[in-house]
Amino acid sequence: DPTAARRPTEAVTVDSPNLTYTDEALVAKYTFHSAEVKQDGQRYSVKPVEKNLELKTLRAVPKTGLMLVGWGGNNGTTLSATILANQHNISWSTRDGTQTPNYLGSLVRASTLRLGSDAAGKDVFVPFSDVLPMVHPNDLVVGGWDISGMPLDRAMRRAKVMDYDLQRQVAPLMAELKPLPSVYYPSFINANQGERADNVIPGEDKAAHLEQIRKDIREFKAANGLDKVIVLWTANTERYAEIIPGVNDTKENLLQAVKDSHAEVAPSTIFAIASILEGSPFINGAPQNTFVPGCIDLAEHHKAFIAGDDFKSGQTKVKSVLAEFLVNAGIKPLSIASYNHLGNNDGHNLSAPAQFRSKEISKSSVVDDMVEANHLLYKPILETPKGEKAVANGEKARTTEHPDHVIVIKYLPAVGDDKRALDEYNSEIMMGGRNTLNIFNECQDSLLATPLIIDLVLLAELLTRVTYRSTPEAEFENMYSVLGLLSYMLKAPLTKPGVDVINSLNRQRGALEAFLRACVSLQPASDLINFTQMQ
Ligand code: NAI
Ligand code: DG6
Repeated sequence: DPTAARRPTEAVTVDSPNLTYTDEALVAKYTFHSAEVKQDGQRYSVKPVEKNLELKTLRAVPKTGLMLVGWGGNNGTTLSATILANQHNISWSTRDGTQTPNYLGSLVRASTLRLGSDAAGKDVFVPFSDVLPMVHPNDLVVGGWDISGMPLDRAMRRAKVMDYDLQRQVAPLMAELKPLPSVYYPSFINANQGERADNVIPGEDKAAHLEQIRKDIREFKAANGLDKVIVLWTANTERYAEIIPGVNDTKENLLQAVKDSHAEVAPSTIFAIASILEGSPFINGAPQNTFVPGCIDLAEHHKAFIAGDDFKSGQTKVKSVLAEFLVNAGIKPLSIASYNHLGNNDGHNLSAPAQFRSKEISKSSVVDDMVEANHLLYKPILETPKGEKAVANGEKARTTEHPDHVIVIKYLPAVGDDKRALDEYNSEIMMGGRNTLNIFNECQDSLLATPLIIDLVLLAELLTRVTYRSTPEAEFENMYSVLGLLSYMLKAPLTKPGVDVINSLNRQRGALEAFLRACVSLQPASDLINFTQMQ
């Protein structure tokens, strides 16, 4: 059995009649509890619902490749330098002393979850990565594309993220890495990016571009002896593609639009289609609407995996905690003003209105569901939808009153990758009082975003190994194509069409924990006994 060597001995084993360990898989019986609510005016009737599921997780950890679109950018080079430093255990000197490599900021590699309590009632926490067999980031084989052909040692220097002494040591390893030529349609990114576009697939034929990207994925897989390849967009933010009926609304129309080299097919959508057709999960780390309806349709049809949009690294992550805290505390945010200035290439690209607009949409949407969850604070309103064009522009029809919410991003070259984010939360408190919170956050943008790439990849890979069924007679089937469980890492989580987005960071993390536990037949952890001491 060629996979036997990669089959781990799980750090966590569960002693339950509901969990079966076979050579191949963990098979868990799990009862999912929910509540069905019927509302009649101000009255609610609730029916507890139970659903029995069987979840099967393959134990063999595959040899996994990661292909980054935008490999030569700040995130791409930071990811490669970080993995190389961890693989080779490279330490480096800083003015504070010797720094050793790590994966801080990765939920999977640097956080724990509460497994349960020991016999003395003390909580027991385990690393997130120990619950189910997962790929280790040091084992990822990284490659990818960039419209800039600079080898990664020079691209890393251009990014100015890593300390000099680390750059010096990883440079010889990075010099061997060179991005593949990529798909470049200038209208989708800021014109100021043109000067680095020296590594592009020639011609105007989008179908030929699609075939080339598919070939690149296949060749990378074969050349590195990989079981699986995951593709992730960490390239420039694109403008929104216009949603045009007959062009990108169905899978058939979208594939035809590629054949016709239609102007509204974006490079990121070419990569998404190529990945779907090659059976590689595709993750979008930028805010644009790569996943036009036809692209989601295509993924569903092929039972392929997709996830997006836009890494949720700093300001928005804090917002998805703070806004929920305020609203759940019965405090009413009236306005949220979020300013950013940064001097990296991402900021340079975002300095044009169309690319800024994509980012503005993803950064703004994050409080919507929290606000809508509290009708005591925010009164329902009836604002009519503004039509298909408005939806394509990211505008949403509001059903409730909403805080004023402003996003500002300015390009300030001197601060480089050390982004500054300033936020003011202005809220109404009891008896007409006001509560104003000000936050000033400063950090290396790419050192917050890169661990999210690792989490997205490790979790997406895991989700490709989990299948489920709801009756013993049924075949096990794949998880649904849109990997909503990756929402924790994403600013504007993509969902199944028609399904509400959940932005709350706590709920997103809770769902991930609950899922991992379900795969080993454990119910979600509850604190009821700790708080009540009911024995
Ligand atoms: P960057 O500008 O340093 O890197 C982007 C790279 O993409 C560049 O090397 C560029 O040449 C390349 N590129 C542009 N179009 C391409 C195409 N069609 N094919 C292949 N390569 C292409 O940006 P950075 O900081 O690495 O961020 C990457 C993306 O992630 C941006 O869209 C950004 O908005 C998004 N993001 C970044 C976060 C962060 O904290 N760094 C957080 C959230 C999202
Ligand atoms: C400035 O807002 C540039 C952006 O690319 C952000 O740095 C990035 O989207 C991270 O945003 P946030 O809100 O998660 O910190």
